[in-house]
Amino acid sequence: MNLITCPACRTKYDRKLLKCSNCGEWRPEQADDADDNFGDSDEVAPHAEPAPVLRPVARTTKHEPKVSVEAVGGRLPSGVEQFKELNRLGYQLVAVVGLSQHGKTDFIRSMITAVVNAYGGDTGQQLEVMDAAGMTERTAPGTYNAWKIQAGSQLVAVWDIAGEDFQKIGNRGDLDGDIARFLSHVLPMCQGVIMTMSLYKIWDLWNQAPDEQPSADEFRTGLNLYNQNLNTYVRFLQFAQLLKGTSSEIALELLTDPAAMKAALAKRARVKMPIVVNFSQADLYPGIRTPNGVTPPIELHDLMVLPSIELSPGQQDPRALAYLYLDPLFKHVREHVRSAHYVYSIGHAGGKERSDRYSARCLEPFELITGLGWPLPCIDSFMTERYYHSEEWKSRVEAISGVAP
Ligand SMILES: Nc1nc2c(ncn2[C@@H]2O[C@H](COP(=O)(O)OP(=O)(O)OP(=O)(O)O)[C@@H](O)[C@H]2O)c(=O)[nH]1
Ligand SMILES: [Mg+2]
Repeated sequence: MNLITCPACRTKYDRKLLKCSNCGEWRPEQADDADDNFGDSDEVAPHAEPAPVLRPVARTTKHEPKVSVEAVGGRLPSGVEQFKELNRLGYQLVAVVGLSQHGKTDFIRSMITAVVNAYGGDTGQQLEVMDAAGMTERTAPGTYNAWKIQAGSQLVAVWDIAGEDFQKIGNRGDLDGDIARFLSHVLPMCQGVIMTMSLYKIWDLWNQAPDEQPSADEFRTGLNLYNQNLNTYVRFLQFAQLLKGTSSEIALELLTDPAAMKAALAKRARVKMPIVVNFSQADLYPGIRTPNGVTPPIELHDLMVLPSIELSPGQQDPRALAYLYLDPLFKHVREHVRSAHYVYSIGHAGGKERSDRYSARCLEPFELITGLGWPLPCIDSFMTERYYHSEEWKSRVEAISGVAP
């Protein structure tokens, strides 16, 4: 075993650990050798401690980038060539996807503003995606928004497609034409994905005003739509996984055949790029109820159904919330994604006036995926299956459901 000495307590510990096994001091930066491929392997490091929650590490003083931003965008076919070229030039590509009106474009605008605020620089007029009334324009189907970001020597390009195009991945056989070609070519080049989902929107069926309660028929239709919406995110991840090692034609074909897809996925490595599950528009969550009648995860087998609860983002761990109430998305991510992070974010809230807007937690997904400002590999990558059996995890789940797994 390759050991290093902890600068704080002088204990010797495996250099592959992020923190000293004795006192928890972060491993010093210079302990990172060039030949250390830790983090590149599909295997989880055998000695890695499960990371309980993401704890921001002090940013390195090495990175003090000045940020500049340039808006680019256009129709999907031109995006294929553009992103191939940006990839060739060394840009890290970051995808922001999700259902229509779930706040993707606003999230990106707040994310880039947060990057500029944290690292200095100027966005100029590059973030304007608003109509004359000051409202965020819907991203038109068949088009994409993108921003080239230079942060010091680091080059990042963030792209954003219309929710209506993303939705096509949910309907078997609907993913064709420009959006299929775009995703087939651009996804495999991506550094990471921010999957944006507004719980306020996706759970609207359970949050109707008392005088607008759905009839039994309406509820059934709504439930089908909900399951389909949730499944769209799963299918997006399945598609991303299939694209690695298969031609896009075969990946598209597999997408229309559930049995063949399942067999193909079983042979594939997990999705390697980090996936951020971004619960957007979180200012609207307090008081929103989760679905009722939800079957509990297998570890909670004593329960027949989970109680419906009110959301309170400040007190509920987003990963534990997904575990309880967003199966099968959670299960799919756990089984098929190597490194996933769950976060609540606010793109903006309030009126049309800029002064009424505020945003929150938009920087973290960017830093996690690009590694900007982080002295060590993203610690969430080291979340192992063992974490789900830890006391920390149990207490997080218990805080939401009242039942320990
Ligand atoms: N309250 C609140 N509203 C938000 C937030 N983010 C976005 N919105 C509003 O939600 C609506 C949809 O936001 P967009 O960013 O355009 O959503 P989108 O996912 O890009 O939508 P498409 O382009 O149609 O796919 C807009 O009216 C936004 O102003 C948020 O964090 N909080
Ligand atoms: Mg948009």
